Amino acid sequence: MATVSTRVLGLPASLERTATERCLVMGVVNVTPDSFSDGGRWLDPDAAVRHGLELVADGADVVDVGGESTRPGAQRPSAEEELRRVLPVVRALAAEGVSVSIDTMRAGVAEAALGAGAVVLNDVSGGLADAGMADVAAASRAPFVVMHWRGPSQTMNALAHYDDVVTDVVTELRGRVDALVAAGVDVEQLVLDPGLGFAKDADHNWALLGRLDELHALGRPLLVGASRKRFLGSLLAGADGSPRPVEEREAATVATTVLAAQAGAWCVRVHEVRPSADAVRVVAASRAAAEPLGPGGSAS
Ligand code: PMM
Repeated sequence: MATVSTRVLGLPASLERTATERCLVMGVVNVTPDSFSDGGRWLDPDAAVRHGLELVADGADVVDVGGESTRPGAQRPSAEEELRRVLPVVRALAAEGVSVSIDTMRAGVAEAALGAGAVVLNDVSGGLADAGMADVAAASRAPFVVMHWRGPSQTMNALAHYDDVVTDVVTELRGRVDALVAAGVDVEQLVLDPGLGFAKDADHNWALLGRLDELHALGRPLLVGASRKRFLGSLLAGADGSPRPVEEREAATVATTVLAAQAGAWCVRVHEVRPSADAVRVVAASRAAAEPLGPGGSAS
């Protein structure tokens, strides 16, 4: 496996330390009426903040707050509505000392969320949906999660065509890295994400998950978001062919956390934090024990 630096510019020091020891866990709070896994549950800001704090108590290192559903076919909220959803939640969680990530494709929302205390930018479009995102990222010097994306939710399923999905995703992500660096973003701010489920069918997702080490050729830490996604529901479909319901995909999600952490992922993004927080610790202990012992009997 390629050794990849875990250094991410702008990351709070405690997380930087943790990232040298194990895979980080990002918990999800979708402040939306329509996300596929938790839509409507945390639309009320107080409920969203309570849930974010629960995720931290469960072991989340970062809490990702989003105000726009990216499920296939979802309609976009206005920028004003997105701000109205996320800002109070970001502000309240940051005030509690939580490391907050803002999940948005809009530069204006990203900038406002950073102003409200967010410390990580997470853009599922990797800066493609809003040309202003690169400037906001560059000015902030904050960690910037750049996901592989080919187009908006309304059309992404029609864009799921690849020669070799892993090679193509690596090439396209490299293009994003080059463009963002040319726009003034420091390469050390970047965390890269294969974008499971975004313009990918189940086979594409399995290939990306199974060949994650090839994405390490990009030389940047990787974030993997497999939690509760449709390809897990399809894998576990019942005898009648109906997908396993979203709330019954947890064990499969933890299995993806183990695969990602074992492959050296920097962070996993999950809805149910506790099982994945346990899993990344198991993987870290096992990986540390598997390191060759030095001459004095200690791990080198
Ligand atoms: N997936 C979703 C939303 N945001 N961000 C990153 N970086 N990676 C992902 O895979 C990702 C994401 C969709 O899941 P959700 O609707 O449950 O949040």
